[in-house]
Amino acid sequence: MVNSQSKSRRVQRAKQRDRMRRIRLASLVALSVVVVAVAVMALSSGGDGGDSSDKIDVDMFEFGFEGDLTAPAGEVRMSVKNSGQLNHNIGIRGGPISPDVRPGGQISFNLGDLGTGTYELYCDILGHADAGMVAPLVITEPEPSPDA
Ligand SMILES: [Cu+2]
Repeated sequence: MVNSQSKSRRVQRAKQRDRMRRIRLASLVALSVVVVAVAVMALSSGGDGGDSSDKIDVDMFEFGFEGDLTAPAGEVRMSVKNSGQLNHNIGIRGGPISPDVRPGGQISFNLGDLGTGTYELYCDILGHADAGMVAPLVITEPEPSPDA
């Protein structure tokens, strides 16, 4: 009787040890799943770097705009530099207009979501558009998505 009791206790202890081993293994597996998931997320967000190439670099001066004024349809962001001697800004006729940029200054400006077509960029400061601060912005077909 005593013998069988201690035996069953030993069996129980062995079972418990086995259970602990299984839990430790399971948490190790769970941990490596998390590590892999984080690595995949880091990689895929790194692939997002293509966004920064959507940025159009524009140079403003008296009186005009210079830059490769073309972008694929979608969100169009600009890096706008003022190389002139006066304040300037940039915007789309009937659309958003940037804040004034001081001589030597630089800003990032988001024109928003633009569809395919040709838009007119202009400087909104009195007389500047008439003096030549206008330029066409050409929005081309959207770029095919990477998984297409
Ligand atoms: Cu201007």
